[in-house]
Amino acid sequence: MNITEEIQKRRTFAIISHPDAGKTTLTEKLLLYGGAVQLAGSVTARKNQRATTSDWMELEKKRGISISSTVLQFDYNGYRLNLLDTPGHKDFSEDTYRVLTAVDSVVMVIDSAKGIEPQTRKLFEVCRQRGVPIFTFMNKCDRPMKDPLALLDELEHVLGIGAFPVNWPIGNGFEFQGVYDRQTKLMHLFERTTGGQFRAPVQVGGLDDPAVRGRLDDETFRRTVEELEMLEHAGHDWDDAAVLAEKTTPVFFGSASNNFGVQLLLDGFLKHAPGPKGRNNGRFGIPPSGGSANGKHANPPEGGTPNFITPEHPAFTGFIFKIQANMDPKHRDRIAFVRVCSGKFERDMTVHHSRSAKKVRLSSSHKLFGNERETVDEAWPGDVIGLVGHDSFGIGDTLTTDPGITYKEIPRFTPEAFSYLHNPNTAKFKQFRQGLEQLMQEGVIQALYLRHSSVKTPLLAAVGPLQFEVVQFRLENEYGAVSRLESAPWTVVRWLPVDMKEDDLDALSLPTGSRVAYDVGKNAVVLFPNEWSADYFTKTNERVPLSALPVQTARE
Ligand SMILES: Nc1nc2c(ncn2[C@@H]2O[C@H](COP(=O)(O)OP(=O)(O)OP(=O)(O)O)[C@@H](O)[C@H]2O)c(=O)[nH]1
Ligand SMILES: [Mg+2]
Repeated sequence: MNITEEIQKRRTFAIISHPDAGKTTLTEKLLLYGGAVQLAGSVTARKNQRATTSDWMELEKKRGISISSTVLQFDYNGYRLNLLDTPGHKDFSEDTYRVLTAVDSVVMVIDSAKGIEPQTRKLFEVCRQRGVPIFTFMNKCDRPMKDPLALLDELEHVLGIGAFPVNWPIGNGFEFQGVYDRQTKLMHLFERTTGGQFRAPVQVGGLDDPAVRGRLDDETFRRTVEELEMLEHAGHDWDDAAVLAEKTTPVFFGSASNNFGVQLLLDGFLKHAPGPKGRNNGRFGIPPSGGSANGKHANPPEGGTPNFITPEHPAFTGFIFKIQANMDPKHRDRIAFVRVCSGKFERDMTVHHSRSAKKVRLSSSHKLFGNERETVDEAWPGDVIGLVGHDSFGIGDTLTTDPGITYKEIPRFTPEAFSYLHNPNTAKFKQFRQGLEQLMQEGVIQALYLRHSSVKTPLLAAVGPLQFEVVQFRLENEYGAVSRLESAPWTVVRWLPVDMKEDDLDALSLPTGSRVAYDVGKNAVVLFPNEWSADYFTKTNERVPLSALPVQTARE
């Protein structure tokens, strides 16, 4: 196969939503229907039951929530899928947002009883900004759900996106029996299986097929027919271009835990989802891909390397969007997750590493399936691969055979939670330090160092407090280091200008309770107890502009 055929085969997508809508359950069922697992696991697995493939972390199983995104690569129906399950909780949204830089489309899961929840709305906005097409799965139709027409209305009015129902629920709650496929005009009526471990038996037939019709009571049938007629008159038409331009979202109804509508989602999604797309070359200060910037800089500024890198571009390029250590207790190593953007990846190839500006040989490359891995010899645009054994790799780094290409895709977040982390057991100092450093490299948390302080206790900064719990759990579980949290009195951090000298820092007029500190890149920050005091600082130090994120400099 040539590069174009390889690219056309790939579908790289994330499952996103507010917590608990059923992303991990749906992911597991896509694996079941995609033939990647024979028996579906459950997020609520008890002893002797199989857990889901994507919630493989100890803490995820314990809590029944997703904490870290997971990559699952598998083949189905002539496609190579790179599926990424993401955590919904806002404290982990940094991880989820990074994943959104690595995918070409998303499946947005909605709990049909709840409609559009706040975190879904935020993630939707990010997809919009990045130009990522959105497919919608209305989940949990087996529970008393909102009126399906009202759900479509919410998509249009709350999110401002046109909704095209690809299929339609038949019955609701306990009476939910299946879906009507508006493309083929066929009803798919399912049977529930215990625990939803296996594919649900399905009976398929037209509205006038007596065998299928006979399974529905008159009221459900009448209502379904009436709603379908309304859709025909009022709804949008299917329009691939509108989906790709994020003007319309195709909507599928179903129940992930019961396996209703999963096959139709998988097949419908694959038929219409876009393949790998190109990315802006950030080397010349061009903003990240997506939105209006996407593809607008197609001409090389000074000959040679173009500003927009298409997947067919001959040079191999990719960027690291995630790092995770200790995925496999047998190996105890760290994996850098790379999204291949252009060209062909070959194991043992030598590439340019943007951060160190050095040449590195990529000899340990893997395809990933949850916490399982397998050596991979080649990969193509759209693929996510795991690279092992490069301590110098960091999130956001570009790997390329053409040093003229650098991607700047990874968003940064301003921490809002601060806490000291004590090591009560001095004998475990080494493990504590080593574990903390690793977790910082993964981007789970950041460390700050107070200016003029003799205290050696690390001050941690995170987007949300659940990240501290993850740090504590993983330090103990993976490094054998017990730790103790102590809350710190700040809630706001702002970066100072990069050119500030020590004398300038001394001259600052700091509001009560504020402190100057440094981030790992030695950039100076101010910690404030609240927004009010940050505003006060701005008024009293007019010549010192603050920034919510570090300004990228050579010091980083
Ligand atoms: N009734 C019903 N429950 C479901 C369905 N799908 C998922 N659930 C349940 O909803 C709960 C949350 O499911 P998860 O798959 O963990 O949700 P998630 O979106 O991955 O959650 P986070 O990753 O923590 O954001 C679990 O108890 C599931 O069993 C469904 O179709 N019907
Ligand atoms: Mg989950």
